[in-house]
Amino acid sequence: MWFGIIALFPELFDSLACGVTGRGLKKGLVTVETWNPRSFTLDKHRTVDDKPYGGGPGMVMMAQPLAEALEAARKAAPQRPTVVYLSPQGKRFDQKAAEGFLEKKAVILLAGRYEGIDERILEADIDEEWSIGDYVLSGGELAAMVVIDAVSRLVPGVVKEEDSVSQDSLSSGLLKYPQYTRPEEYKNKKVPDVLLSGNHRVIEDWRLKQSLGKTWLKRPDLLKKMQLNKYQQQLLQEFKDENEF
Ligand code: 9WO
Repeated sequence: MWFGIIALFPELFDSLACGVTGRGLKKGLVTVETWNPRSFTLDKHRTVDDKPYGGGPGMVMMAQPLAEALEAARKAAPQRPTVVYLSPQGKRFDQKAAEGFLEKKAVILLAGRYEGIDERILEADIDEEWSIGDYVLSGGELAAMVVIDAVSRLVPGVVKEEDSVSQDSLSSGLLKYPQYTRPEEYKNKKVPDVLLSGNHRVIEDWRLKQSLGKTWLKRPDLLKKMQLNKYQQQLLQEFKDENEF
C-alpha cells in the first residue's frame, strides 16, 4: 500500500513510525512519502497561502504550489493513484471505506491548512473528498493519519496475529465483546465463569451474544444496517431477557 502525502507539516507523519503502523512501514508493506507544497513555491518568502478573492477572514492555499506538489507525487506513485482531499465536506470515512482504500493500492492524501484550498485544485486534481467526522481540525494532516492507520492495519502481514484484524470491533459490523485478562478477580469483580470454562463453542456464543447486545445498547444505528440471521436474532433476544431489557 502506497500513500503520497501533500502537507505543509510533513513532520506530523513521523509518529506513524510507532506501533502497528511502524511495523507495516518497517516491513515495507506500507510506504508513506511526503511532499511539502512550500518546496514548490517560486517567491523568496516561499508563500503557500493568500487572501481569499471577495474578501473575508483567513487565508486560502494557493493553487500553484499544490498543483506542482501533486504532480511530483503522481510521478512517484507505483501505479495510477487516487487523489483524496480530507475535509469536513467529504464522505464519511468508516471501516467499509477503509476496506475500499485497501483496494486502491496507491493513494495521494492532500492535507489542507488555513481556511482551505483554491477551488480550482479541487476541480482539476481531486478524485474523492473524505471526512473522518463532523468537526473542524487545524488541518487535514491528522485526518490523513487516521486514514493511513485504519487502512494500514488491513494490509496483510501488518497486524501480527493473522485473524485478529477480522476480530476487530466493527469488522463484523458489531462492537467488540467484553474482554478480560488476569487477575480472575479485581476489586470484587470476577471474570465471567464462561470465559474460564475452556469450552470454546460456548465462549464463542457468549461473545457473539455480548457483541449483539452491546451494539443494540450503544449503537443501534449499526444494528439497523445489518441483516441478522435467525441465530443472531435468538442470541440478541437472550441478551435482552438476561439483562432485563
Ligand atoms: C477554517 C475556518 C476558519 C474561519 C472560517 C471558516 C473556516 N473553515 C475552516 C476550515 O474548514 N478549515 C479547514 C482546515 C480547511 C481544510 C483543512 N482543514 C481541516 C480538515 N479541518 N478539518 C478537516 C477535516 C478533514 C477530514 N475530516 C474531518 C475534518
